[in-house]
Amino acid sequence: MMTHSLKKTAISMAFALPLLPGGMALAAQEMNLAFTPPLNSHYGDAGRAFAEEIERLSDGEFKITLQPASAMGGERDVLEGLQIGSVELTLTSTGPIGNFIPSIYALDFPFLFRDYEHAHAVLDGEIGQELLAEFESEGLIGLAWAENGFRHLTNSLRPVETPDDLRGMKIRTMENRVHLETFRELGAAPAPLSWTEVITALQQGTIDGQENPTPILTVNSIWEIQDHLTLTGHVYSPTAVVMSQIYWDGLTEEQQGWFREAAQAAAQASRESVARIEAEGVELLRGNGMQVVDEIDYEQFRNAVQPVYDRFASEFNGDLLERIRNTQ
Ligand code: EAX
Repeated sequence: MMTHSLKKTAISMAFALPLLPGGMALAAQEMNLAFTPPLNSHYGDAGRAFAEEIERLSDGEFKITLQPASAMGGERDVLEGLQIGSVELTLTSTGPIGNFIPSIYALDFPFLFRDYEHAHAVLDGEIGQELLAEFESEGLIGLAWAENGFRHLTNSLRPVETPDDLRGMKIRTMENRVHLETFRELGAAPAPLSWTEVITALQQGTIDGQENPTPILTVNSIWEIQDHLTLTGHVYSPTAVVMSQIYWDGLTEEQQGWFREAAQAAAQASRESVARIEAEGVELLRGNGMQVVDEIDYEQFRNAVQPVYDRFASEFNGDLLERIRNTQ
């Protein structure tokens, strides 16, 4: 097994030699970019934009292979893969990231972000950059904040209009302590599961419902296994563009600049894709037979989750929550 430092040296040597003796071009450096949604999704759009931009900027020196639909495992597995160098790049929700970098949990608090403008102002601003910089402490390089969207609730039992309607409902959440506590406080029976297990669990009825942004619901034809949709918008879900530090350290400064630029292109593409899909998404879900609760009693839901703030704010950087709220 190649040691970490030997791997780093081998990689930096590989990058530094664009041409072989006699001038023959060195083969492009291939890298995998892994993500859980399918290729025809907002993540696929982000991945394509990343691949095209890095190939353009590097004049073909780097070639990105997209690994969609959990081809390389669930989000937490892939992040661990980045840490050991078995995967180079990923697009991941913040679902499992808080387990690696606790301050990222600040982004997972319910009803914290007012709308997309607010979320973009926070993530494109000082706070977003501070949080990306924290990835390095875990052998990961946070390159940019792309987008998954505001998360909504689906289930196969009954319309959910109030927290009471959630009582005892088995709801899948991401592997995320703040999300788990949020649904516990809402009265549901939350179950943390990797996305790789969700569709089967819904089909087998081991869980009654799940929550995800509209683009994830439509690309997975969720109406085939879920009858009810409630537009809760209970959490804003960013998508982080992350690179393995092992590969990052093997790049020259110029090459690192290319990866940062390509990540920005991915972020922009994902936001445009989410906006496009959301324009017709709810009507598509309704048109395929889902019963939709368009509006919830916001105050009732917000008050029901207040204990999550009371319990976790001090543990997960409460000041950050205040700074996020105060961001215009
Ligand atoms: O990142 O696990 C989830 O529900 C995520 O939204 C999905 O994997 C996309």
